[in-house]
Amino acid sequence: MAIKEDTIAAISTAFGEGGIGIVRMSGEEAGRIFSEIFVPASGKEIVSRMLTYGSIRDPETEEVIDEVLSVFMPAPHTYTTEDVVEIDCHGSVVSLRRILELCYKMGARPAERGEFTKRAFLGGRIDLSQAEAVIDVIRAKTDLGFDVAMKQLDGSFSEKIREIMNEILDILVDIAVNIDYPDEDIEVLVYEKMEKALTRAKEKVDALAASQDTGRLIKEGLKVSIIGKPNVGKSSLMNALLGESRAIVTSVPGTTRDTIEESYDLRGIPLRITDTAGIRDASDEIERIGIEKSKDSFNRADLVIFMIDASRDLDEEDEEIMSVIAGKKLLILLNKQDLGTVVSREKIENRFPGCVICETSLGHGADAGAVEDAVYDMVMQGDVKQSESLVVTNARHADLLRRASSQLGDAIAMTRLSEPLEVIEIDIDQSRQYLGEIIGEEATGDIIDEVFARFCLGK
Ligand SMILES: Nc1nc2c(ncn2[C@@H]2O[C@H](COP(=O)(O)OP(=O)(O)OP(=O)(O)O)[C@@H](O)[C@H]2O)c(=O)[nH]1
Ligand SMILES: [Mg+2]
Repeated sequence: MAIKEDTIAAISTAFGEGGIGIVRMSGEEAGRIFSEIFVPASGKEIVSRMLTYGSIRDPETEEVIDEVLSVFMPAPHTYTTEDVVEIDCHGSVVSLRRILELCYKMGARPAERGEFTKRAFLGGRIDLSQAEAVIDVIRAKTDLGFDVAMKQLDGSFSEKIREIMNEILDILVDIAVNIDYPDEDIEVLVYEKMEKALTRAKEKVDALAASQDTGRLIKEGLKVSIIGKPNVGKSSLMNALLGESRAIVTSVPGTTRDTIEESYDLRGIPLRITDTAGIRDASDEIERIGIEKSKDSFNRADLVIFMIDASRDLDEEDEEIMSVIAGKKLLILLNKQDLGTVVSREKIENRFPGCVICETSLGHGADAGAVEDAVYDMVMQGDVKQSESLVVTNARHADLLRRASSQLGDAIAMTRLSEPLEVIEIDIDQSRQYLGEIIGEEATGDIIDEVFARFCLGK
């Protein structure tokens, strides 16, 4: 795959007002264009990799566009591996646009989405999974999401994939030797050794694939649905978690008519919390539609917070909800403790053995610390925390890992039956190719284009 020779330019900072903004160019012509449009302040000169103060001027009209700090970075030790220029101008949309247009006029062309990073990949500086990590780093909304993306960016994840690929390669080499120099005496041994090696490789692939549940959670957030009959304090909980009056709270049952969804960062875990309309047998049409949405949210939730008004006896409405929530990851809140406890913790424990239960008073202005602790512990359950562990956050990677695992599974089954090595070899080789696609070694142009199309402009 050849590196595109044309020089690309884009605004690399976010749109809108800012203290500074950056226009970036990459390619063979970047240096030439830069020397034509950048005028160092008197007494200054352009030194590679050093910021220089000066101005950007249109050489044709001699119009000065902006006062800037700029840097020229020669290939190959740059972000893209090509010559790169960065111009730090005032963060005005006008300045940025004019400088960019001047770069175009002087011979650069607009960069495509993710094209700077794509060039870093095509230039061999980073592999495909590292390039994909760049978007995750940029988009990370929580500390945890950021840390996991950084692990992928620094190559730890790719290293793990390469390690497994090498193990598989060793098996393929053994097979090739045995096909070329068959030795009937050792054939039994070959199959035994192969089965062990394949099983080891498959276990590693499976462990990575299994981490996708955690990965999805870190990246997309955990869907939490707050459910219960009307007036138990669902909206009060929502507000306490968010620390603001997001949902209307009144003493009138049926206050929340529509589901309300908000994102919320719980100590690094992104949550998508939904406050729902209290579930009851409603006659009002609007409320009925709201209740349907409540049920829908409940069905899609990763974690359900079921609230009970503990100051009053359980009634039919509670019972009805309780009859459908088993099987969900469940946190039960016995709310309104301040009004006295009629529904005891024991009673609920007996109904839902092993379930996490919290006693809360979420009346006006209360804090939801205990609920946060409980949710955090339930989500973490020990396994996400270890920052050593590599987590798969990318659906493309997870899919390829599953395919590789299935090929290895087939190969193991055939090995047990002592099928001809030539046949088993095909599956093993295919599994290696799937792993290679993750880091871009076996990826086709289409896959690569698709990966970079998800980027933002200027990256
Ligand atoms: N005393 C006391 N009052 C509470 C507590 N939690 C909520 N409330 C009150 O209970 C009433 C109902 O609270 P909401 O949060 O609106 O209840 P909800 O479950 O969202 O109700 P719907 O939207 O109607 O389904 C309000 O008057 C709250 O102030 C609590 O722990 N103790
Ligand atoms: Mg409500």
